[in-house]
Amino acid sequence: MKFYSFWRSLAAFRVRIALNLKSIVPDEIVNVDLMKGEQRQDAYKAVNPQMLLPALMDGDGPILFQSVAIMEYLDETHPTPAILPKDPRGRARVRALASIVASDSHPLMVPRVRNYMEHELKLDEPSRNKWIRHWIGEGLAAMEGHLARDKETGKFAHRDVMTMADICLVGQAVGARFFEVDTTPYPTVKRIAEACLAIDAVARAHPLKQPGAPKELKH
Ligand SMILES: N[C@@H](CCC(=O)N[C@@H](CS)C(=O)NCC(=O)O)C(=O)O
Repeated sequence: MKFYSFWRSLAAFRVRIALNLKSIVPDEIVNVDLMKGEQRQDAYKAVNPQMLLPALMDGDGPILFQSVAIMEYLDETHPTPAILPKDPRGRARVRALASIVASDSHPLMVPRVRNYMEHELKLDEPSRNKWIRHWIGEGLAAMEGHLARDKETGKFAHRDVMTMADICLVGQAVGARFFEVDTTPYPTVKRIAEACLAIDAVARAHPLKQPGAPKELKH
């Protein structure tokens, strides 16, 4: 198994958590430096034509891409511990909560969006950060709205075991910290993110614990 990753990628962070929870150790980790634009070079484009991390090669392939699809693949090939509930309604809820992050919030803060704002729209750094903080806040508020009122919310986003919803949630909470977004208006999200980070499989997957990462990060 070959895992294409980068310390700073929040989508790769999701897959790292799923791998750790399931005690899967990839044979090789290929570092694709997003800050140097290596995702756009031919070598990686041949792996993932979308030029995004993460990607995972399991056996002879074909390559797996898109973090949510990869997590679902890992859950199907390595079912224990499950990261999706068994019941259809629970699965729908977990997938929906995960989608708030993976489909609606995180895509608005990734390097290609930030680069476009900088180089094409000529937005200065404060304006770019304002955009990012706004959409992180919207995503966290949407999560909080659901989590705070749903009786299915427990120690984690869905009852008392970690699911894909928590994996996405903790990634976005870490992203919020990188961009200095105050998470106190989202107490349920904050509580669940802290519960996730207390789990070894999550703590080990943290962006700042990966090779090449700085000790602290802002922006
Ligand atoms: N929906 C994708 C998002 C992937 C994505 O945007 N990854 C970022 C890093 S977190 C990336 O590789 N960005 C490169 C770029 O924007 O140029 C997933 O969940 O895998």
